[in-house]
Amino acid sequence: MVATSIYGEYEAYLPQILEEMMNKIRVINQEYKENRNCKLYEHLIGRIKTENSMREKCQRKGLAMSTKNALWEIKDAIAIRVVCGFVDDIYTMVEQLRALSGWRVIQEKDYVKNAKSNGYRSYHMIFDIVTKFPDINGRQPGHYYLEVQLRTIAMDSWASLEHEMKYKHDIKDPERITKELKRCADELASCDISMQTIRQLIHEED
Ligand code: 0O2
Repeated sequence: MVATSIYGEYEAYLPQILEEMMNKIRVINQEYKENRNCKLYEHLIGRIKTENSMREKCQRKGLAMSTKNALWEIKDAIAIRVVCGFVDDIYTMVEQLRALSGWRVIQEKDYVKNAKSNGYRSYHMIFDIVTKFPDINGRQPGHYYLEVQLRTIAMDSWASLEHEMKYKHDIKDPERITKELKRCADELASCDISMQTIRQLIHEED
């Protein structure tokens, strides 16, 4: 017997929506490069939340494992990560995303200016996007949620390492690692500021 996806009949639309939305971000970068001769981000990563991860998240939030909850209550079934070279580029990109037609911001969290207590830094946005596909509420054009996380290369490598630790349950001295990770996050944030300043100095020379 073939197991049914938590995304139900909408499963096939999700990668198509993701690709379309990533293309919109690629166009922003392309236009920025043509106008300013520099890129806004280093790379983009897109993902559809896996079946297991979505089921685990429903459980964690005390929600039934239904298609409606996976697509409407939980808002990161479709997600894009924008990895930038510099902190300023995160904020430039945030403004560019805000201006996209058919993209409406419904939630924003600035963990760059207000880092989490563990040292996590990133800018999070949730958009309500209009697509050509039907949605869970019976509308066509349908609305879907899209999560965009924006961070620097340094913030991204830190988050990957910290994420690894969350899934390892046999770590000998977790307190020490948590403390070291926090120290490292703060050092990286300080480097990000220095890099930003150096870039400004280089550009002043032009
Ligand atoms: P994954 O790996 O993306 O599937 P919620 O989204 O409701 O669970 P919250 O606190 O409302 O939680 O949202 P928040 O803070 O915006 O975080 C959402 C996502 O940001 C997480 O999604 C992670 O991807 C990332 N994130 C948040 N905090 C941390 C952190 O401390 N360390 C790391 N490495 N990533 C973090 P998921 O669904 O948990 O995971």
